[in-house]
Amino acid sequence: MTETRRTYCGLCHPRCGLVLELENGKAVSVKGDKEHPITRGMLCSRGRLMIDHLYHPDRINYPLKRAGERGGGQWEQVSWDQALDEVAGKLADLRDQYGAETLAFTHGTKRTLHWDERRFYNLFGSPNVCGANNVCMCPSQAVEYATYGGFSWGDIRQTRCVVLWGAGPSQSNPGLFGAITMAKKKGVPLIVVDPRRIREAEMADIWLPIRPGTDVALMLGWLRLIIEENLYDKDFVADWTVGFEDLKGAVAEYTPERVAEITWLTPEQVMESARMYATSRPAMITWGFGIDKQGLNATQAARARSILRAVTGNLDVPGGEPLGWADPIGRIVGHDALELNEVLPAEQRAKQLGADEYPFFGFPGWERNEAANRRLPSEYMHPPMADQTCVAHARSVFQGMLTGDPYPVKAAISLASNPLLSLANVRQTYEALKSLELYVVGEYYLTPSAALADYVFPICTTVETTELWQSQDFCVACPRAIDPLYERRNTYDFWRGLATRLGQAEHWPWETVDAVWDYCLAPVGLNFEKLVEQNGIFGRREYKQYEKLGFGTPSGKVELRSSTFEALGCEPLPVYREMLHSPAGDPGLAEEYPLVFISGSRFMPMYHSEQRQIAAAREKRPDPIVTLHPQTAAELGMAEGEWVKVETPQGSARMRLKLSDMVDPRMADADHGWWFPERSEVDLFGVFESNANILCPDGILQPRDRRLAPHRTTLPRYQAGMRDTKPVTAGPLACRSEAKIPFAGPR
Ligand SMILES: Nc1nc2c(c(=O)[nH]1)N[C@H]1C(S)=C(S)[C@@H](COP(=O)(O)OP(=O)(O)OC[C@H]3O[C@@H](n4cnc5c(=O)[nH]c(N)nc54)[C@H](O)[C@@H]3O)O[C@H]1N2
Ligand SMILES: Nc1nc2c(c(=O)[nH]1)N[C@H]1C(S)=C(S)[C@@H](COP(=O)(O)OP(=O)(O)OC[C@H]3O[C@@H](n4cnc5c(=O)[nH]c(N)nc54)[C@H](O)[C@@H]3O)O[C@H]1N2
Ligand code: SF4
Ligand SMILES: [Mo]
Repeated sequence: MTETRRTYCGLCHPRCGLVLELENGKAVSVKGDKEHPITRGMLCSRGRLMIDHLYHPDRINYPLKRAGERGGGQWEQVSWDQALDEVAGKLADLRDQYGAETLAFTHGTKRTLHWDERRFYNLFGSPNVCGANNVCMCPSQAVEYATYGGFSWGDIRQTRCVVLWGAGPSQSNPGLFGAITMAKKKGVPLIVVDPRRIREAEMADIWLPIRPGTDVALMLGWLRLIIEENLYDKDFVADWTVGFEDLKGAVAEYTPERVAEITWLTPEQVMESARMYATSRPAMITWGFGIDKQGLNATQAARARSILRAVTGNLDVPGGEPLGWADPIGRIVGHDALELNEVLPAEQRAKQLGADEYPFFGFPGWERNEAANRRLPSEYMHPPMADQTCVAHARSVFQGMLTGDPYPVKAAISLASNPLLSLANVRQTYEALKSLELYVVGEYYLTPSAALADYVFPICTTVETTELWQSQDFCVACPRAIDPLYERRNTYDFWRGLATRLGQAEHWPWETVDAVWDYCLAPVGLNFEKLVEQNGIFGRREYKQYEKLGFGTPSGKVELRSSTFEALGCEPLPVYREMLHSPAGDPGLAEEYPLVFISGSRFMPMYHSEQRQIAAAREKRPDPIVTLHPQTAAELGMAEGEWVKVETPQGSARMRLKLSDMVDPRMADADHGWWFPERSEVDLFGVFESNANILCPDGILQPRDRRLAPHRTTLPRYQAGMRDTKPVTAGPLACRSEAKIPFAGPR
């Protein structure tokens, strides 16, 4: 019997609508759902792998309990009840012995619900949730809350100018790429700021091939010119901002010539692009991860970007940078409310690891953002989610595991996260996870991180569960196509299973996640089933709400000079600093490591460390790639396709060389996320061999200057050398024979 079911994809963020075709209950094909109100039939090359992923022989289908030594590759299959009982029992013991803060969490990127884990941790009493959010878009989000009380994605459908700043949607975000293509067709000017000549750069009216890590200097240069040439919105600045005179002082030295010296650009490029942005109204600047992974300059880059949006009068106007929730979407119970942050006592908040060094991205910053935001009506503005803007600092958490300082961290749970691949300083992550008394993982596959666990729980695919997908403008139901296979369950069931065993039952009244969605939708007179039938709801946006309500900041205005940063001892105006490890910052080091190194530029169909075991994906990207300009490779005596060693002062990794003139001759661009599922589990699937995060320090080698970098300093721009010019081996088979390299590179 053949039937079709509408469902959704969660292999990356957007939750595109899918239609699965089933034969006798088994999914046999997948296509995009043309009826889906947002994605309208779109299905990317990763989404097409859904069937391979759903039935992949490597999937974990039953709870596993470690049988031999940690990482030894021996497992016993146990029941969910046994595994949950044992984990809950152990957690209760550890909490009695060391306090609730002894339990850490590492999260990945928006693949699970996030509020459920935060709810569990708040009720358990631990502030130590950490993970990818330190490095992903979340610091930008916190910065925007501090500056204007909300977060903007840009209104691309109505804009008259798109600035794509440090983002490559053709590889990272097919929906945004489609929208940019449409905007271009309508004649909307496009400015691309990216050190690589990506596809979007080729479509652009202006492409700025910037030196990595120097974007703040360009932004300050834009601001200076916009002020000097009177291209800013004078009424808005006078009525709705604080600190404009201070800002003028802060940008004074950034003449086009000075900016050009810093950024590898010409003064003309700086001027022409600033004028195009400032004179095309409405305009938007996209969020881009190229900005957030700037290390020392990341926070200040996010600040300068938010200030550009404000002084040009683009905040909360159609085609600009909308803020807040459209009616009635804001009345749906939001994830921030489900987190239950109010139950975590002040003395537990105060124990959040890393908040002393990076206060802005921990409770001290979040509490200020939250309090300022709460003054606005809750149906219009939701406070920032703690899970996205208030996390422990990963390095401090791992140090706690390793040293017991300032207190012992003895247990951790990782869900939808592969910390050995996603976090900088792999050796530290490895040693820290090994040292735990209890490590629990919820996963699809046995990843290198999961291989170190005491218990691994089998988690179901998105098509096996449901979700409520909310943005500020719409809310769409994501229906289940099939019941979970084997003993896979969703993460809500995992948390509720633990919670009810640990005395939290009254706070988890909903037996299923579907019941949570009914609860969330009740204020708008809907339930999940009705939302599925009517295909989602859409909000009506009222622009310039600030004219009635003010902004959700301490002063009620856009804080060009941030009182929140000032109160926390951080630099209240945007500043640019030369990176510690760069030719200008450390010429001696640059002699040995001459190239500017960036990592993690996205590529399809892989998603971070995933899909390496799916043959159809691996065929398209068999090996880890590092890209150099042909001229650089020629000088180094290297040829296309060779295995080479990429070195930084932090470590080294083996990658296959690709030559392309899309990168500047002064830089190297390396894949991130590489491990080899085909290798042996006891060697942790070669996780130490080609993993870009071996090359990235986690902040120890960076100045720990809270004034400048108040959220974190992981994943800096870094200097790399390609000194080992001899190819280490010649092909993937030889590469496999070297599977036992314990830690690549000199130490
Ligand atoms: N295929 C695929 N798609 C993904 C992901 C994935 O792993 N694979 N991950 C998802 C996640 S979690 C995220 S956060 C997004 C991120 O997606 P994007 O925001 O598109 O981020 P990246 O691809 O990391 O980098 C974008 C661009 O920044 C440029 N860049 C690097 N350094 C700098 C710099 O210093 N300044 C400037 N201006 N540009 C710089 C790079 O050359 C690159 O072209 O992608 C999401 N989509
Ligand atoms: N060097 C370098 N490092 C980076 C980056 C970079 O550009 N360069 N990018 C950073 C960024 S922006 C991010 S967001 C992080 C990403 O960091 P992670 O989110 O840790 O990366 P993934 O490799 O996608 O790991 C997610 C894991 O969760 C599993 N998984 C997927 N969906 C689910 C689910 O629904 N439930 C459960 N339980 N498991 C699931 C997958 O099998 C996978 O093993 O990496 C960061 N690390
Ligand atoms: S992987 Fe592709 S189809 Fe799936 S959610 Fe992401 S963009 Fe949509
Ligand atoms: Mo991310």
